[in-house]
Amino acid sequence: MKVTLISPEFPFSGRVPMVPPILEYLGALTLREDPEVELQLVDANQTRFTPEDVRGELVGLSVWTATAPWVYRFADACRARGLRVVLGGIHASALPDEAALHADAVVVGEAESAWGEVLRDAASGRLRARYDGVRLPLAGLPTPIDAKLRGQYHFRAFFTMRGCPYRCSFCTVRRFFGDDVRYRPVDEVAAEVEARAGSVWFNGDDNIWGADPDRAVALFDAIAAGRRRSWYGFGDLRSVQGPEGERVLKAARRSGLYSVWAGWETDSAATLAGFRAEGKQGKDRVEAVKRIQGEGIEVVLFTMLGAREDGLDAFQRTLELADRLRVGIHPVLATPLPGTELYEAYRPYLVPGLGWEAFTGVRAVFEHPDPAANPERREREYHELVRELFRASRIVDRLRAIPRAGFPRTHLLSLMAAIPMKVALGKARAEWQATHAAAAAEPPPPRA
Ligand code: B12
Ligand code: SF4
Repeated sequence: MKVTLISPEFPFSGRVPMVPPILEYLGALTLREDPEVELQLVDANQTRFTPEDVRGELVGLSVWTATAPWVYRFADACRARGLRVVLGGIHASALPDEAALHADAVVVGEAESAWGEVLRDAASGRLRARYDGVRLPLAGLPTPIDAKLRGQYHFRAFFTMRGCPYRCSFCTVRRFFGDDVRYRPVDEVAAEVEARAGSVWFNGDDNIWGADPDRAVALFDAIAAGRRRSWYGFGDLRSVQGPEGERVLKAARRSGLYSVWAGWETDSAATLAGFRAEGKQGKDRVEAVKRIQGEGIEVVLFTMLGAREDGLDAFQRTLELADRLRVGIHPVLATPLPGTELYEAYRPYLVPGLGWEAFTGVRAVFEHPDPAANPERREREYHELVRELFRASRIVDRLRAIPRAGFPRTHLLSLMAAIPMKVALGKARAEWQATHAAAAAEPPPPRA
């Protein structure tokens, strides 16, 4: 059987410099289930790809919320050609009935327990409308294949666990993977990283430190024992506080960690508590940022802006935060994604008529109690903030703040990550300006 797996086009991003992990992993899972399958793997962010280019009889697409409209159009066109389409991933799992309107089968949840059955049923012409994956232990996962995709890639990804002990109300992954953390065996992760090509890695765990310091140190030591790698990933700020944190951080550094992306979210204690995102911050998160930086590791903070609980002044404070801590900031406009508690809370206020392609994090998708903070104003504030944050002088200042311990690797790799983000967010800004000509022509909001 011929199977085409597609990582769909994301609305504004342009070329994402990372090989889509789902292609390498689901490809491996496919070949483990049926080594005879002929695979076609497609990253639609790097290549222009149309339904006519599909070679498979079975087409699998991975759906995130913002990519859902692209996927549904693509799936409809494939089905019109007589191909069978399977949809899976985080959005298809949150809204399976919606996905089912565009698919022959929907896989809800994790693929490991369901994909073999899907392939067998497709081969025998007995595909069911829905397959429910269960959460299995993570030992013995297949090693992602080297997809050998053509494209401008700088990063590849590895994963060592699923699930998260925290409870943030805006989070999709926690519901998807569960509240308990499941770990892959350390030796399997280390062997996988060692066996695969590439020297710069993204650790796609929701929290690179995990919930067990001994396991974290064992993992980092095992990676450090192999060839020299550089890697970055998402980590909370709480885990690096206290003596255990120092031990974990030093081991991570030895294994090649050069950048930590942490969810700062907001500086308003009330909003943080409302989002139940205070648990992951610990007692002194500024100290945690400094401790990470002190090891020669870059810090990038995710901040969430424009929430109904926040005022417009939060945009300016975010800029001040970047300058004060000399950190990178990845700002997103608060986005209630389906399947989250935030979605249920904000549902009555969603701007009518917006499709899922607006749920990117750069659009204001709900009304605010303060009429001055209407969606257009929040988007304008957002784009102004991004422009300030990604000024060349700020990027250089931030790189200069990284201690010599990180030179030159951390500096160079941080720059490599900042440039595509600047380009992608610049593209989002240009698209916004094109559709909001009047607002874009007004003088920028005053900055202190
Ligand atoms: C890797 C990653 C990225 C990479 C993408 C690289 C790439 N080229 O694909 C980068 C860092 C660029 C990125 C960026 C963003 N990301 Co991201 N990212 C992830 C992350 C950490 C891992 C996803 C992944 O690849 N996992 C590995 C694969 C193998 O597993 P999986 O996707 O979980 O799939 C499993 C099942 O879902 C299922 N499955 C999935 N697809 C399919 C398809 C079929 C056919 C089948 C049968 C099964 C199946 O099988 C798999 C195994 O069980 C997730 C968080 C997470 N833990 O999931 C967020 C996540 C996917 N990202 C998210 C978001 C919002 C973004 C951004 C929009 C953030 C922003 N505002 O800037 C940007 C978008 C930029 C862009 N242009 O894509 C959200 C999506 C939420 C949603 N509901 O849509 C997530 C879930 C994070 C979150 N906290 O909510 N991201
Ligand atoms: S810490 Fe991250 S993964 Fe965990 S619940 Fe919060 S946002 Fe989700």
